[in-house]
Amino acid sequence: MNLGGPGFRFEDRRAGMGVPPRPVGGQGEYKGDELWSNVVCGDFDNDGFADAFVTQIYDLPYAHALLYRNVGGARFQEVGVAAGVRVFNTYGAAWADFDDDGSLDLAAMGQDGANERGDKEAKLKPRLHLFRNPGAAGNWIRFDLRSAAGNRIAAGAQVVVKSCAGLMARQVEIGTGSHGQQNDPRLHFGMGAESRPVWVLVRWGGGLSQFLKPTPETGRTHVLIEPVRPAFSIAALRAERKSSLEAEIWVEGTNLEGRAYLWDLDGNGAFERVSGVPRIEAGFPSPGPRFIRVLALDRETAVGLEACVVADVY
Ligand SMILES: [Ca+2]
Ligand SMILES: [Ca+2]
Ligand SMILES: [Ca+2]
Repeated sequence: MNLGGPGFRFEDRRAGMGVPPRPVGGQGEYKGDELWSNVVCGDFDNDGFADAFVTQIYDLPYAHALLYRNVGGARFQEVGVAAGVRVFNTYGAAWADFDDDGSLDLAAMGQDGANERGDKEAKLKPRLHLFRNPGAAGNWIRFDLRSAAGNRIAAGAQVVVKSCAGLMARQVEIGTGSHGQQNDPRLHFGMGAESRPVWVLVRWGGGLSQFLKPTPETGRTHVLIEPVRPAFSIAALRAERKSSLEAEIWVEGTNLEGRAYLWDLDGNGAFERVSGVPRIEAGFPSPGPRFIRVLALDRETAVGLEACVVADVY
């Protein structure tokens, strides 16, 4: 788990979340975490928490894929058999809503239960499976991003959805995993019982950031076109200590007057201050380095630029 700025340290929370480490085998014996070959993430039940499908390799009766349902962001529960997606001995899988009904479906290679039955003939015939999701109860929203020539599907772009439960981020990825499988490049978000996001921010690969206006509806795929660059620029974000636990923070750039500024003062991705000028004073509860981000927006188009700085507060 990424603990956030300014240090961006990671903490291994696996053992406490229902996925304990499994000992690997010895010489010539394959078992445990050694068998894991891939993980693909998607919110198959649209509850707002990303779930994980993990594949395992080798022709062994226990080398089967695992579907981990994310239970409220607190732990994972393995539901592969109940969901009907347990396959054996495979490297890869991908999530995509192939029938466009709003529920992510799953494509996976692998033998089905033959290995458990000891069926020698079937064991030799791995198949490509297309598992249709019968439908999830929660709301959903999806974004289909289009960039300029050269990167038409907007690879690298990120969408952040703020819901009542918190922030969710997805990135347009290309050829992920050990064998380059490709999830649906359209970014899918489960929304649970929420009928509309609080806000949606798109970070285009070319450096532009865009708040979607009006806030888009759930239950639809929204096609987004990369906007044109706003008529201002940011050279840097600066911070300077003002007094004990207080700092002055300002944007340097050109044509900055008349923009709207959103400030994330604790590096958690959510903006807690808004200003009409590119300079603020902020107080902090304790000393230490702070990761601070600003989003400067053109008021008409809600398209803008972001910058960050680490401020030493003391
Ligand atoms: Ca989920
Ligand atoms: Ca579907
Ligand atoms: Ca914040």
